Amino acid sequence: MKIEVIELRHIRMRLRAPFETSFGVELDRDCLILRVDSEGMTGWGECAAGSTPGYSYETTETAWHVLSEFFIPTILGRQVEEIEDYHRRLGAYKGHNLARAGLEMALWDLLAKVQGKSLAAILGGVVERVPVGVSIGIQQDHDVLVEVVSQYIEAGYRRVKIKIKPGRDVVEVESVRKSFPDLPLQVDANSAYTLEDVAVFKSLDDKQLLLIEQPLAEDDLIDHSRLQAHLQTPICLDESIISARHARQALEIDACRIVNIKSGRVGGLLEGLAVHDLCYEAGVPVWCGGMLETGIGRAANLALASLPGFTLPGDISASDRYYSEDIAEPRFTLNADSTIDVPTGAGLGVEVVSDALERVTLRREVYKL
Ligand code: OSB
Ligand code: MG
Repeated sequence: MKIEVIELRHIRMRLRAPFETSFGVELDRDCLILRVDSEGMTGWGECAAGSTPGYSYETTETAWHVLSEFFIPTILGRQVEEIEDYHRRLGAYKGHNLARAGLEMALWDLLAKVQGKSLAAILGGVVERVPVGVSIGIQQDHDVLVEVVSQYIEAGYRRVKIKIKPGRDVVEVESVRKSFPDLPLQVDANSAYTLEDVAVFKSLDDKQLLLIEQPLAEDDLIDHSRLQAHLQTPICLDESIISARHARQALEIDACRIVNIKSGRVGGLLEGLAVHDLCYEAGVPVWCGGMLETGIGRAANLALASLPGFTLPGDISASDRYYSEDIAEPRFTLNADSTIDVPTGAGLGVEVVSDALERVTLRREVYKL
């Protein structure tokens, strides 16, 4: 397939409710949408870099720069027959995983459509629907939090993750636990703590949490290993795992016992598969993380989460948990058993709605030969 045209868009979508984490509050979600055209076919991708370097050092602006100056020129006009070709061509460039993964997703969609197969089928998915939960941001106080949790349980979510940060942790978990003694519950600190906070995690250790996500700094596997030694609850790494190599090293030193896989963070679905395979062989549970994706990225997450190692519910909620209007159809809905159907159509299995995409576009550029 000769890559003929690539379109890059910076979009901004209003979240139905503000999303607060230890690194800040988001009212809108910014990201980049990529379109790749080849031989009459079109592939779509989503780059999860946001408006601030809060979750990752990448932002929509750095991703735009790296894509437009380096990644796009490297593949425009070139032949891409398999995803490995893309990664070989980009081999000289370091980092910028979110940017790298966004363009890769568009190529997966294109290549899968050419084969007339769903992305899930191509990746090796084994289930038709995947268990999902909901990720709840930091709320005004613990009473509001308990109310928000109960609304999501009411809506059908059977696994809840709450965001924590220093000073907003033990009381929050205790309040939710008290109201919902048997709820599958987990917490995500987004790297807001240090090893000096071990007492906080010891207080959380008897709360029957499924896992504690990314308590310490993203570049600190060693202290995660030290913290894990104090805890019964499994540590799960998100930000720290930027490649299969990091996953291997984290497991080797017992820095975590569960891995969150996000294709963006590891530089694409191909590397996400590698992380999955490594964990699967090691008997380490994985689950699919989320980045408040539009219908495009959500479709890719569902395909990835259909692999056999994804034994824990993903942060892949229904479209209406995030946005009143999405840029792709159909919208994803929650089944009664807290699962979402894996798309079965060719490629990502979703259709982009042009006028909806146009309405949320802040900047657009087309690259062609
Ligand atoms: O740390 O998992 C995270 C959203 C944006 C950036 C980082 C994270 C998240 C979430 C939301 O937790 C998951 C989702 O529902 O998409
Ligand atoms: Mg996380």
